[in-house]
Amino acid sequence: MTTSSIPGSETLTRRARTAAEACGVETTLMAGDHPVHSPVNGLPIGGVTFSSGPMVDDSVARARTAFVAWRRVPAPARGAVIKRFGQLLTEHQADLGTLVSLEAGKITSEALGEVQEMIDVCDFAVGLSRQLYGRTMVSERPGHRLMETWHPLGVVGVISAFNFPVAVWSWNTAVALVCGDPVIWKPSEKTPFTALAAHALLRRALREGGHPDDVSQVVLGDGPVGEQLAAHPGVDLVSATGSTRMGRSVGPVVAQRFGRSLLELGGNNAAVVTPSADLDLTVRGIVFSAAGTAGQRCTTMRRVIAHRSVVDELTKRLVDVYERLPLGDPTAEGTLVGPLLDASSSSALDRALREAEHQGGTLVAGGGRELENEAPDAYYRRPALVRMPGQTPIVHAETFAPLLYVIPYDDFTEAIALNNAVPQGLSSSVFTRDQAEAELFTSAEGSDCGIVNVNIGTSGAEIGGAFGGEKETGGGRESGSDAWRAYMRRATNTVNYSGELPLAQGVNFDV
Ligand code: UN1
Repeated sequence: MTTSSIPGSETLTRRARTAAEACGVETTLMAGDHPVHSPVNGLPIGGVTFSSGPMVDDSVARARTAFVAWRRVPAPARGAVIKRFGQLLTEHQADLGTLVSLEAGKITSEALGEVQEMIDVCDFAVGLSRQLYGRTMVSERPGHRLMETWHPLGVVGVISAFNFPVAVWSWNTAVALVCGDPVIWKPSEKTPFTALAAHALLRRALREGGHPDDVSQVVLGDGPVGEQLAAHPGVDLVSATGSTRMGRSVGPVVAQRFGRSLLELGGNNAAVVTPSADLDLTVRGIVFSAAGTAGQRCTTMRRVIAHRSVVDELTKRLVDVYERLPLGDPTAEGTLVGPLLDASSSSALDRALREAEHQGGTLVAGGGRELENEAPDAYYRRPALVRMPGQTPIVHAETFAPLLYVIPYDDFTEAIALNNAVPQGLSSSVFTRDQAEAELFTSAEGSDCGIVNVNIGTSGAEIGGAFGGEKETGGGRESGSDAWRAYMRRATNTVNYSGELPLAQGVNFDV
């Protein structure tokens, strides 16, 4: 099933302008010389001006000045700004959602869901603003108190990707601001209007609270701007989301200057489907994670490792759903699969499909391009399902497109080993009604990923948990739980109220 009409450029440009203006973006900012394309029809909807090197340096200098003021604001008062930001996001959920759809190509429900994720993390951060707890430890010396305090860290640089153009920034920013850190954001060059709109709302919340504008800044550009932030000694923490390739260039540059980095890189997420799995639920869980967002989440399911006794039946059911997935204009009601970002995403899918066939795979559903006549510059691809004889080299690579490999297994230990055999370690799931299997999969001997789910797909995590993964995924954790600690520095304090000077470890040093 395919929706046939794709909106024209004028319509999309007008929608983008109206939505951005409603959030407080000045239209002059949308008429720069670097064109911004909508994946919906592949044509420009405006343009932006990239920040120059000196502009980025100036942003860092202003953020450092803002830090001196912001770190003195009590955390609950910083939380009040985020509370207001959350209200503004709620008011403008539809506007921001429209921009997410137009720039990232997400279907309306997922675009609104992304903004909901922002609102949720604001709620979380407001609560956190009264819970930046440190521990008190017992001292080994009489009349001494040992404790730790958490202080604001400094300037945080956020580099985000096109596929979650605003939510990932908000996980970082809501938490960083509450922790007392100003943020400089380099959004993806593919989604700058969504970024400017979200940023305008946060600026409004800061201004209403009487706080300096420079607590939140945006710099626009591509690779070199990100590299400048990574190399800048004035940026204390660089939180970067994107490909493993990007992480390999950013990580060492930050480490070289002893900066902190928080990396959220590639995923190659699998579901293990066992003989006892509820297949109806499993199929729904797989399809959302594999074909949702047109396969362009870092948590997208890219591998199904199914027991040999269920693999044929499962594949048959998946083929049936894949063939009738409503594909088309992401802003039209009923669409479930929108476009790929651009031509290069589409060729990456072609390359992977060719490789998979060379390595013994069989394409069993989808893979074709649709709506080419209606929108020759857009890339609508029917999600592809490929049966593989095993986990060949192409299955070890992340292809950022809707391509799901199905691989058989014979025993559960082998399934866990296959799950863990890839270089990435973001998300994983097991579909089973056998409690021992579920426990084993979530145990130390189970999945080696940062996210390990039972009877639910690999994508769509809630903000309350810490988000991130191991190995080539980069090791960082963002959003909920105690991820806030990455945005603060810990000081250990020993306070002596004894009037004596006993030394630790019983050392004598009488003078
Ligand atoms: C990403 O794709 O970079 O768990 C983030 C999920 C979303 C976040 C994905 N909450 O799929």
